[in-house]
Amino acid sequence: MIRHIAFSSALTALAALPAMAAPDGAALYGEHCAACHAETRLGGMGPALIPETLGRIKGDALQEVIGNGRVATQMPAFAGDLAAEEIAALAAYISAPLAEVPDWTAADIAATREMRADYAASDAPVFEADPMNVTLVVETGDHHVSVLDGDTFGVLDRFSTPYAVHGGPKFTPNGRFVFIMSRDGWVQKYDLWSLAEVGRVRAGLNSRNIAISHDGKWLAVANYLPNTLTILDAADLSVARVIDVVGRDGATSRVSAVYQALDRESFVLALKDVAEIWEVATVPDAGPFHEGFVHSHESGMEESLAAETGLFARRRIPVEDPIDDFFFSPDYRNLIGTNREGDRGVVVNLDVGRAIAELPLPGMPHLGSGISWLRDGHRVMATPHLREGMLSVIDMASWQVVKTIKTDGPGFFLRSHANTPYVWADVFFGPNHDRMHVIDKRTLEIVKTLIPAPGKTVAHTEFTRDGRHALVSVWEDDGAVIVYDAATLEEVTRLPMRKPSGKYNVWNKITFEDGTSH
Ligand code: DHE
Repeated sequence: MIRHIAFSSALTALAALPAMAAPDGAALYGEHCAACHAETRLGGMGPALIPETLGRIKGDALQEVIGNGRVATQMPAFAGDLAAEEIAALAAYISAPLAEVPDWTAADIAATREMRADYAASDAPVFEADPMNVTLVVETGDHHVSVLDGDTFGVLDRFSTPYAVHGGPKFTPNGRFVFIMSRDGWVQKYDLWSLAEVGRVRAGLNSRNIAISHDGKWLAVANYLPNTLTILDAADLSVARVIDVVGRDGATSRVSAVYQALDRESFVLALKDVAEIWEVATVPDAGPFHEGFVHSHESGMEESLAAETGLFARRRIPVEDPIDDFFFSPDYRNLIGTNREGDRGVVVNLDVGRAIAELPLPGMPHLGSGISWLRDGHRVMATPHLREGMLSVIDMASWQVVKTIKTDGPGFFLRSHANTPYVWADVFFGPNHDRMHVIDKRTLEIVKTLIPAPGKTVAHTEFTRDGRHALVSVWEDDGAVIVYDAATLEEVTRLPMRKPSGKYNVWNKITFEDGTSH
């Protein structure tokens, strides 16, 4: 009886306790994260913590980073201070989209601009190596770039970059300066002669990639957040224009990517959310740009270039569905894009301003990594597919698929060079991610599959200026760049690197060497 009374009073006492409140992710964020990542979650000393930036770090992986920190960064481990439910609440809070898309005006951008007071421009390269054969290696493991001498493979400099660089760095036409962009929208300018940073600016809150104008004067930054294209003066990183990206129906759109269209003297924009392609003039009077208007007007397109003229004039090309990944013909008259479902390719002629052909391209082609070359007098292009183990080779005159090359898994990057008979194609996804196929450009057959680091991801190839050497990444934190003899396919040397992602040879990039992607 006594026992029964004691038990029931304990129950009464329990019921009187307030229900255990679920941890408040927002409050925890304010207490533990805001000092480094900003109250707004848009980044400060640490990167932005918003879904757009976190990308594929989700759920358990995110809780792992919060609990255990990140090696070689200032991100501490919170597992000692926070309970598992609190870490889960924090992960959920930073994974949720921002309630409102913040403004990021020209004034906001200008306020972030930091030009280095210690930068002194030298009159000539401060090193002996061939400045045209320098290759940059973006090391995402610890957010650095190594500057390699393309002849000796010695490291001329290693400098820190903003957090999470994505996409190819862009060089001025003379190869002297390079611009590097991070997913948080920081753009860094570096002087390859002086081996010194010139300055940096935050051009967007979440950005995709950058493009430099044909004359090296303007740098365009494609933004997801906010829905804008930022154009910077490449000389001093000041803001030249911020263009709101709004479709004809009034809907705003993220910019998936911006590309330099060399011969057109324009930028071409892939838009994520509206069914339009945009072209933005980078000279006050871009010739082909105006011809394009006349044709598209004649063909009944309601939108006209005449609506805007002068520097940064914008032209809209309506398409059936949004297409957000492009490959250009070398003369920049045609682009190939894919629809969002990634099962159909469409060829858009930029002169006439409309689609001229369709082609079956299932398996999410990654056209941005496409390359083209001359095969028996015909120009063909090849693209990997992100969802299927194959490469599509397409004739660029007839727009027919010439061959589908079966690979050991879906790949990300393709590369070749005018002086090599081979295309190098990685197998980025799946169990065979440690393989690199070498494919004959004429027979379209795989001639060799390299497995230089069994079990480790091997990806992305770049060539030296003369095409004699191929540089391949072992995409791991304790990774390497492996230098191959591009003719014998034998390994020449292995340079230790921290998760090296892309590699970019100055000459190949500024000359748009056959075999290089954008
Ligand atoms: Fe990239 C280039 C888009 C994920 C590494 N990537 C590009 C370009 C685009 C693009 C549009 C060409 C722009 C340029 O160079 O100017 N990338 C996308 C995506 O939409 C996708 C699939 C999803 C996303 O998260 O944005 C994506 N990309 C990745 C990665 O996960 C990679 C492998 C690792 C990373 O760094 O995030 C990656 N992308 C790269 C690299 C290039 C690139 C290294 C430059 C390749 C080159 O040789 O020029």
